[in-house]
Amino acid sequence: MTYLSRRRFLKISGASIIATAALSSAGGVVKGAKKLEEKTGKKIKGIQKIPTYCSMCFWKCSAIAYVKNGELWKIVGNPEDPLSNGRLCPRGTGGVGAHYDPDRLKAPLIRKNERGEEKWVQVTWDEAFEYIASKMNKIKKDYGPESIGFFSHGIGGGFFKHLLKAYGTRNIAAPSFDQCLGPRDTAFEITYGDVIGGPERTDIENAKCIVLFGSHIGENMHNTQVQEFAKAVERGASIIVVDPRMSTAATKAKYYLPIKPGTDLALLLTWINILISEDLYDKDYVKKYTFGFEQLKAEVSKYTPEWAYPVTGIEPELIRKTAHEIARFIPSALVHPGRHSVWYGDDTQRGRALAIINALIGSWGRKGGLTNQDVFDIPSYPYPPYPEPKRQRADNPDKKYPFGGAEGYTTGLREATLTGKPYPIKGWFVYGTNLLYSLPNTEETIKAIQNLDLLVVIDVIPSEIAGYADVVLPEAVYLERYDELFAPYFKQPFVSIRQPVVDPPNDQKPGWWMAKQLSEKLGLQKYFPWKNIEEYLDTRLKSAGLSLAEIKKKGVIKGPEIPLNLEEGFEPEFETPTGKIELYSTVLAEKGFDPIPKFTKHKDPPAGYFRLLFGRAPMHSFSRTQTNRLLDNVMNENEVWINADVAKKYGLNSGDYIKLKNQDGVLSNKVKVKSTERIRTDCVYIVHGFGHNSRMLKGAYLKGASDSQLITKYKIDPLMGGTGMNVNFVTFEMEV
Ligand SMILES: Nc1nc2c(c(=O)[nH]1)N[C@H]1C(S)=C(S)[C@@H](COP(=O)(O)OP(=O)(O)OC[C@H]3O[C@@H](n4cnc5c(=O)[nH]c(N)nc54)[C@H](O)[C@@H]3O)O[C@H]1N2
Ligand SMILES: Nc1nc2c(c(=O)[nH]1)N[C@H]1C(S)=C(S)[C@@H](COP(=O)(O)OP(=O)(O)OC[C@H]3O[C@@H](n4cnc5c(=O)[nH]c(N)nc54)[C@H](O)[C@@H]3O)O[C@H]1N2
Ligand code: SF4
Ligand SMILES: [Mo]
Repeated sequence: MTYLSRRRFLKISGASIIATAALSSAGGVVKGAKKLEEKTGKKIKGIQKIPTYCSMCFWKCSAIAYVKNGELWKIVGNPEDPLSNGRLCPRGTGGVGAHYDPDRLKAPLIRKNERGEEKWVQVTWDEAFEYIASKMNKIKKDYGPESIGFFSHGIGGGFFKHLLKAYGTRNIAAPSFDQCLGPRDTAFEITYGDVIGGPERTDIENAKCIVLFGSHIGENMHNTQVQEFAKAVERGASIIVVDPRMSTAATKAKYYLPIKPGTDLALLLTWINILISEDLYDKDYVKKYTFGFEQLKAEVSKYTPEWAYPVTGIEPELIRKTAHEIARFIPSALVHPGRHSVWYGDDTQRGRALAIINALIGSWGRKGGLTNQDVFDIPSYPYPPYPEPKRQRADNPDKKYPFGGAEGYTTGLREATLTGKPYPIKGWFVYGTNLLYSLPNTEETIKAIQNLDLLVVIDVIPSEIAGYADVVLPEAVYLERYDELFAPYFKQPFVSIRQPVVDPPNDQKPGWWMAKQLSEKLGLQKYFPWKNIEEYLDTRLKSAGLSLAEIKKKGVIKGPEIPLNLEEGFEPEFETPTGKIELYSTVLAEKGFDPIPKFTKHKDPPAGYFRLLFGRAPMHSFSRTQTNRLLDNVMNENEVWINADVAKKYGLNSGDYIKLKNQDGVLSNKVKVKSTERIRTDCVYIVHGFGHNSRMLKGAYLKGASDSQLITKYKIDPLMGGTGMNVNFVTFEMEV
């Protein structure tokens, strides 16, 4: 079982689709306006519009950047783009601030003092590469090439991934799996033989009933989903939101269920029981496509609304009513599978329940359900084969977590670095991920770092993880560089380009350039046979019948439309052992796990403590945008949401500052109180990404509190190794 289904893998490596989209011009491509000015001595006048794709988050909407008199002016959506439909979210528009961010890294740095002291010597690129290559050669000689690990998030990391595979390691991991959507996709892969993917295959636009567990669309600003959700609301779709906190989405809901945190599985199993016992499910669909219905029916019969009431805090009548509401809209009802699903450590089983209820309402392959997706196939560059590593991957030795994880486990790699088992990890490359914010238990990460002989961080700002690096490589921001082509699985296959809009202001360089330079120092130049990135991209595009010149003008090229659902002629195939949607999972049974999910109880907060929940704010991404002055202007600190009755009991008012202290005595920075009726009494909530303690992040230093700091405990999912992080409790510290 792999993270990427076999079918998807075959499609990626299969024959190319020839594009049918016609060429239309979105304006001239002018790069390096400032340099041109210097060369010619003439002021660049006028406005250039340059298409590129956004990197303020990982959704990668296509945009058109405007350059006015040689300076970056504004960024808008590319109307040709099926993701953005010509409209960006606030962060996308605020991308201008990434280019102008005064806190940016400006030149390569080598550490002078102890790790974490943030004392550096500025060096040339050549010196930096010489230093890294000599350390890498030594690690290879002393420990073997597998002893280097690579943490990477985002498309730009691809060139380093290629370099490190050529060097001889497969220890590569991203927080987008075991700290994000891993449990959900593993659950759907087990159940349907295919993943939900990102962008998600949710047809929110056409759904008549939408159920959200957590999924705080509107605060979670994944553009396409927000636009589709807004349309659904406008259309009068019935919305059911299950969340301990009244999210923005919950304010649009017909039914809002303020569930006790960690009990979603109880509600889901009860809904499943109601759909079955009251004969409300899609019988033809279930008969035709699913396996294990009778076992499911027997297993869930004990989960009655009366049983679920004390567990979830949701009244039996409301549980019944909402189950009936979902059933009323079959076959256009959608129980959103979620995305950030690492909550309590039993998350794959909750994901299974989400997968099962979607099968009972017949949503897979249905209009308003989970649509078919395909990819604009661009063959990969014809590189020589990589050397085969002699040792197994270190992040999941002997497949301790049997499901998922083809893309690697960040915390598994950290564990191997800490313990030296199954073998020592002595070097880390970190690209585009602030590990001290994205992995739970920062202390473990810092301890692991102390075992390293080399830590290279490639970033655009002096993030917390950069503060611990031996070498910091400053990357040009996305508006200043080419990157890999973007061609995701989506309901409308397309390919889009990232290209330079303006020059980097200082000595920053693109990732592809760094990887290529380093390949030469390591004697691996045969893996980078292309002269420059334009040649690389053009070679790939030509092999798909396209060209760089064409896509540079247009930004996005669409592939042929595909049938999206049964109504349009899509006939689903399920790559599970039974060839059916497995309500009863044969692979889970075989590995000794519950083949049908069972409710498991989670620990309640002790007296005087509250469960720490966290999420997104529309104008920020993770820990990466707080120094962006445009976004800082709209939100410059986070607040802690506390139930109004609780706040009153503690004598707290909105606007007061407190600190949060977790169960292990870890104290946060001071944070502003938001006293509100919109959250339960047993939990508090903060937006992730604030409370920076890297002194070099002047625009964000000590503004707000960091959830990451307080997440010292985490619960690992035994099926796929996801790190459940909603298992920490905090109390209030009044002295600030
Ligand atoms: N603006 C912005 N948008 C983003 C991002 C960003 O950084 N900024 N990041 C993107 C990424 S990569 C991801 S993965 C997504 C994450 O966004 P989602 O997938 O929507 O993440 P969730 O964990 O569902 O969101 C947190 C919500 O879950 C609720 N919650 C917490 N515990 C429970 C529980 O036990 N049960 C239930 N039912 N609800 C609970 C919280 O109150 C909160 O409203 O956002 C994406 N969109
Ligand atoms: N406590 C806690 N942990 C979480 C989450 C949470 O909500 N709370 N969310 C989880 C989720 S859903 C996800 S997807 C992950 C996200 O995890 P990460 O991807 O690690 O998220 P960020 O904190 O944004 O860190 C990204 C880093 O990349 C840098 N960066 C930005 N642009 C570029 C670029 O163009 N080039 C390079 N080289 N670097 C760049 C940023 O400056 C920043 O240091 O975190 C997970 N971990
Ligand atoms: S959702 Fe927003 S930040 Fe993310 S890629 Fe799209 S415009 Fe950029
Ligand atoms: Mo994520």
